Amino acid sequence: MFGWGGHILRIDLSRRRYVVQSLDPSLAQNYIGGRGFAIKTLWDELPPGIDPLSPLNKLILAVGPLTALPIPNSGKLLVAAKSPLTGGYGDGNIGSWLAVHMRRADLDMIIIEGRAEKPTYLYIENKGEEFRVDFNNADDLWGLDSFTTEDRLKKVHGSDVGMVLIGPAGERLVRFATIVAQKGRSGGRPGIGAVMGSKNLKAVVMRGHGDIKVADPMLRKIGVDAIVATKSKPGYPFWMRQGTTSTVEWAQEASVLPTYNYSEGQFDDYEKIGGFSVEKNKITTKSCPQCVMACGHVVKDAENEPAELDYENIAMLGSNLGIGDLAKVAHLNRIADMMGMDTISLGSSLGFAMEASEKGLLKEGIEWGDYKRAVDVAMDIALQRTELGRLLGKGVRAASMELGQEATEFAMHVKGLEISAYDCHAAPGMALAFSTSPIGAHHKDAWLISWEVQRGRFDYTKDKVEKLVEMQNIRGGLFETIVTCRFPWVEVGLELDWYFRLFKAATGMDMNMDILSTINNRIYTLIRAFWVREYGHWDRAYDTPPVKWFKRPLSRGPLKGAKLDYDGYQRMLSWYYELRGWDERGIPRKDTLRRLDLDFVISQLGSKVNLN
Ligand code: PTT
Repeated sequence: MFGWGGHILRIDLSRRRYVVQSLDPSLAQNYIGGRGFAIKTLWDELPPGIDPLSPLNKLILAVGPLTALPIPNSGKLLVAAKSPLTGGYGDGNIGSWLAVHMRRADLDMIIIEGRAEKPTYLYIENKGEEFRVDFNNADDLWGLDSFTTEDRLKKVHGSDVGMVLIGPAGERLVRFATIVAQKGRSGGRPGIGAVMGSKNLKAVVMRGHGDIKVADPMLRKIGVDAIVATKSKPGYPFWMRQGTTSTVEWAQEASVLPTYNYSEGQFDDYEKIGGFSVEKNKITTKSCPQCVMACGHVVKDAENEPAELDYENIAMLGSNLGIGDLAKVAHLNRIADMMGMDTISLGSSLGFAMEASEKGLLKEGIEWGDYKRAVDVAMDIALQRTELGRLLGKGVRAASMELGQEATEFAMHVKGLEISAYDCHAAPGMALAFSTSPIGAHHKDAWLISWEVQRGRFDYTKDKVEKLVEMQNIRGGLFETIVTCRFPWVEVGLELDWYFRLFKAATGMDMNMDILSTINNRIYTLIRAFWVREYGHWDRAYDTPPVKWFKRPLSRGPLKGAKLDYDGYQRMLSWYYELRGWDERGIPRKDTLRRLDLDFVISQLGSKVNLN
């Protein structure tokens, strides 16, 4: 079988044992890799209803058939588990040399089970098909920030290894702790870092040996041509100057820049934190392995230390908190990277706390724009050292429920995952994208907003829903399963056909939009079944955005007065369910499950809810 390594490494931390298993070819064919492998494994192997922080949860590290090949931006890794933040399926796509080493060693997936008795880190190496896994003592790493941990591990193992690790937030089970790589890559927004922490696992370090086998030796030529094509796109030079950070100016213009906990769509000081300011202050860029479009723009922070910025980080730690100073925003970003916390959820939690303080709901509050206090509270969360830090470390959904009904009205999340940096008062399509994303309110599965702003933002029309499904099929079905970065396609317009050609050259198998839609429908439907199974019920309220966007209109700017229309939104949601073959509650229909070869879901799901 070309394109896949053909092996799964299963590691049991409780028993300090491991086993190498063969990859079932039908898994490769029907689920491709990455997210597909992750959800099939979690569905098959997790006992329903488990506590995500118990040893029964499984941490999945998965690559795909295009990962690490000599093609544009291929050094990516899918990390997944049952999420302690949402209680449903959670994943993230992180750039890491670990992905490259897994491919060299012919590993498609690492499944980590159980819980180590004491802080541990894993060292993995292969010699052909022989694997060695060391369970190393991590007592002296526990408590260290992610940057220092990486330095220490490289000192021991050399710098030619791949690794993923957690910071203090993951150790302390902050529900939005992430997995960190390369001092600034951060993945697994729904608390995958906390799952790693709950297993007493500080890091996974790997050195893989071998070549990646592909079906057609022409792959290298096609890959190089794709790199040349990427670099020749008209948008490429500007991208290299500002990366995603130019989105600040675009979002301001479009009135979708999250401001004051998503109350407004414009921020007076946007220029100070925008793409041009980043470009002017940039000292270097950082990227994932095998990348030709570096997206991490590094500036000096308020403490004169380097910090890596992207659009989401700037908006969530800047405008959303009323902080209009790039160096200060960068410092908050650096804290998140070192502590191993998601910047989006951190920004949303701080924004939530600022609004709760304004309303007098917190004893020890925090004012809008108060940078010093924001730094303290960010550390309180990471180290779980104060009452407020412990409250916010649960995520805004849980925190708002503790504060009472009034607070739930400004808790900005969907299914418990804090929302990426787009205000949706005047973007119903994007609101639907957030609400139907398979992990909660993340933009990665459908960044509909730029298309929507051009298309006409105030409509609640079926074509928006169709476009959303098309985008989800491409992003979720292709990039999260072949496991490469989507930026060449989405940011500079590298045609999808390149990926279909590369897929054929790697695996010998055909790929096109029809195949992709079927595979993504299968994966989306299985993920939805997982959520329903884990919640034990389902309701369309879970697929509905926060009430603030329906109830409290924008109070200023060119779109003053704009808010979402509830009936219009629900109409779009029904069309969405129809297109996916799910019923009016958002639960997959039996005939859909059969059509997608998901018959094995029916009896388990049927024992939780009535299936139509
Ligand atoms: C992603 C999410 C994003 S999405 C951003 S900025 W973005 C935030 N970055 C964080 C950060 O940095 N530090 C931190 N402590 N927390 C952060 N949280 C936020 O995490 C990321 C890039 C980006 S940067 C994006 S859009 C693209 N995402 C891809 C994706 O999802 N799939 C895919 N096939 N390709 C992608 N390419 C791009 O990769 P999550 P990364 Mg990330 C400092 O992981 O969980 O998906 O969260 O992994 O290696 O940092 O790459 O404007």
